[in-house]
Amino acid sequence: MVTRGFFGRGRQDELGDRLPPGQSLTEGFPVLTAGPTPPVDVAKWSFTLKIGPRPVKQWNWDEFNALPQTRWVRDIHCVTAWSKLNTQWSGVLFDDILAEAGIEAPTPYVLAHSVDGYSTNVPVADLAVGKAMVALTYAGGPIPPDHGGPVRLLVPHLYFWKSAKWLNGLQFTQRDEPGFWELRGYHIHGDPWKEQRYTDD
Ligand SMILES: Nc1nc2c(c(=O)[nH]1)N[C@H]1C(S)=C(S)[C@@H](COP(=O)(O)O)O[C@H]1N2
Ligand SMILES: [Mo]
Repeated sequence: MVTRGFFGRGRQDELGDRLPPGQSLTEGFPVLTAGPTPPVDVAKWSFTLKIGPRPVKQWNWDEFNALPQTRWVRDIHCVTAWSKLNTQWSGVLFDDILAEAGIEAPTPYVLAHSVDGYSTNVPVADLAVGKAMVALTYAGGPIPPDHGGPVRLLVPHLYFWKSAKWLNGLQFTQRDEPGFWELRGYHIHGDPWKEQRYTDD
């Protein structure tokens, strides 16, 4: 449900610095996926960190859950024009994944990969220093399968298509390589505050 205009004028002004241009608030949590929700068996799931084609570190479900966890409350913004305030997540910061792997970012770009074949590109500058996490819980419980459970990327300051669901790896790339939606007309960067929705925005 989109609740544009539901809040009084004062409240809208107060929200001004939370709601990017062209967005409306929703209380619900719409599901947006290119295909069906893929089954993810945590007994078979693993997370792989790669530099180009080369795997540098892999964690299974238990190992990944043993990494340091961070709790976040963040606003999220979908390119289909809904925003949702104060969503609660916990997971492993991008910074902590690199620290646990014992590496520093070797290239300026990352491609996130998912079990459904989805991918999305995000610059290291939009992941590092507390900007992104690999989320393991939503609203205090497991992430619902439709929302990317058991594991999704969360890059809350970019449009939500950058937050890849059913994540199974991050790959450092030399160049900013367009992912699934970036190859299909969506903006290469996707900053909601600059309304970077489509390729030429
Ligand atoms: N693996 C995967 N991740 C994905 C998608 C997808 O199709 N597959 N859709 C993206 C898009 S376009 C959006 S808007 C958000 C939607 O997340 P939600 O369904 O939890 O709202 O997930 C993103 N992550
Ligand atoms: Mo989307």
